[in-house]
Amino acid sequence: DKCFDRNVQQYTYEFCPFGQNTQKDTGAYSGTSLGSFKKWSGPEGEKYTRQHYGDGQQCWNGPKRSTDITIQCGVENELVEVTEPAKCEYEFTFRTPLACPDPDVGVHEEL
Ligand code: MAN
Repeated sequence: DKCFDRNVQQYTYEFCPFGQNTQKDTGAYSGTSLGSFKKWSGPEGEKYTRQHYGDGQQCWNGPKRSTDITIQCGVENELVEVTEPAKCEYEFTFRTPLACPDPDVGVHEEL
């Protein structure tokens, strides 16, 4: 039930894992939906490295807003990057210890 924020220019972006992401303009009362969780969307064999959020607030003259999240291993939970590579299509990079390799897993047992 936690969300993670990042400020970029006049916006505060909020990533809510498995929930709904938002974009809030400075001083604005409510946020704009950037989509809600749809699916894990990483490539073949790495499905759990990306998430897709869709059906967000309709963009003027464009698509409904959506977000694609890249999930990386990091020492703490942190939204490290937010971009809008195409209008109303957002890219987040999120780091979390949950995405780090398990040190107990066999691949490391090569002594
Ligand atoms: C708002 C924001 C922007 C987006 C435009 C599209 O200003 O949601 O991120 O590009 O609307 O009109």
